[in-house]
Amino acid sequence: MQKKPQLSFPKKFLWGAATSAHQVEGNTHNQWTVWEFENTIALATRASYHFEELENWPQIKLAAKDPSNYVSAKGADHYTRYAEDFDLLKNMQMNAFRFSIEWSRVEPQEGAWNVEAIEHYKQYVNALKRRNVEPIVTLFHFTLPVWFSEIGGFEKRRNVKYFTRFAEKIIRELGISVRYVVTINEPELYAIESYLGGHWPPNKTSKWTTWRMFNNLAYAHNQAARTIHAINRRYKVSIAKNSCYVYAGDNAVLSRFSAAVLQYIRDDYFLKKVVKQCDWLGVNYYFSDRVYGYRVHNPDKKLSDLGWDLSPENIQYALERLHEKYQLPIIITENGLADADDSQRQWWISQTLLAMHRAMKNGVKLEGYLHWSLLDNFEWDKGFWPRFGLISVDYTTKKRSLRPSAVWYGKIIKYLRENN
Ligand code: IFM
Repeated sequence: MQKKPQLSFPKKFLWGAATSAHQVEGNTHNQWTVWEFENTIALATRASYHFEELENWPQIKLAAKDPSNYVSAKGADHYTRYAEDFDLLKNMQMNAFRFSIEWSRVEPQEGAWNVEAIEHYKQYVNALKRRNVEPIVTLFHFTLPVWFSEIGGFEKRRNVKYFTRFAEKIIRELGISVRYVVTINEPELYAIESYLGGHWPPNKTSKWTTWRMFNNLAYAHNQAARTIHAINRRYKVSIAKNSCYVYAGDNAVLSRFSAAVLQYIRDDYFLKKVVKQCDWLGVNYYFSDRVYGYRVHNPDKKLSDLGWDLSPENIQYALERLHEKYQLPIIITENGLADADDSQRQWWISQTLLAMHRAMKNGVKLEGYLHWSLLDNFEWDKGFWPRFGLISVDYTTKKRSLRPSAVWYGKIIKYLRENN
């Protein structure tokens, strides 16, 4: 009979979930909301071209072709319902939560701070602390105040000073109730989608600007981290790095060479620029890429609702590689899948936990796991139909329910926390 693996995690391990402001709060006003209104029809019209091949097209077709799917509007209304969501988080036995502060709420006009919004986020953090949940704050998760994007956003290096000022303001206002800070979420993805692929605002397609964005975002992280550390060295600062494990599918020299080059471009080019200003490493893991020759050709045995190849076990190698190269403690700041009928989430999480455990046995200093997402969220240019939440949201009534995988996951966390 096969022996059941004995999982054990450190006592202080952070078990939690993640969100970002624009994706769950509702009623934001930033460069994304402006873009949404201008692009609803185009996104709805292009939906069949992008998603028709998906197995679940019959189920998603109606939503994907509906222009209102692409407007974040009131969304899950987490801004006013956060206490209810935190109770569910506690119900799942979690002790950590990652969220972002919506810069456009806090500084709607350049230099004018919105006292009410700041007070809101203080209450928000207090609500977590009262529940013994460790807050992990993100400062930039793809959305910008309109005034900042109008002066060129991060494209202009001289604008970084506004981001640093915002970082300083937030850290001073939240004070010691916060310890973990993520300056920027998935910097390269943001640069690529917005400045190379032209898919996200401001829809540019310039290699030169993308390269400049990489450098400016790295500079923005380094400046913000220095500012935060100058306030107090106790703050633990990082970025949330979108990390993909790239491996050769065969032994051919070309496959191995291409995999190594791709991995370097995907991870190391950016990380090398910021690692000195990171106290830990935030890792967002969703997929790996298998390379034959110079092409990516994934197994595709299991796919998410978005058609992403599901290889949760490869997170082990992603973690081991990052540990070996950068020698920093790691927190998985995002990991999850779009799975509306919840048929694969439990399997995904269990495979991930086993892989994390193997990585830790091999020396990785892993300090936390935050599932993406706590609740169903607005998935940027895809809108509302992809369902990433442990908690499902009925967008009409705003009613929340724990998905079966979330109930199961809560039991696992309880067991792991009590037996370590
Ligand atoms: O929803 C996004 C999140 O904003 C950034 N990381 C990937 C998630 C799923 O696509």
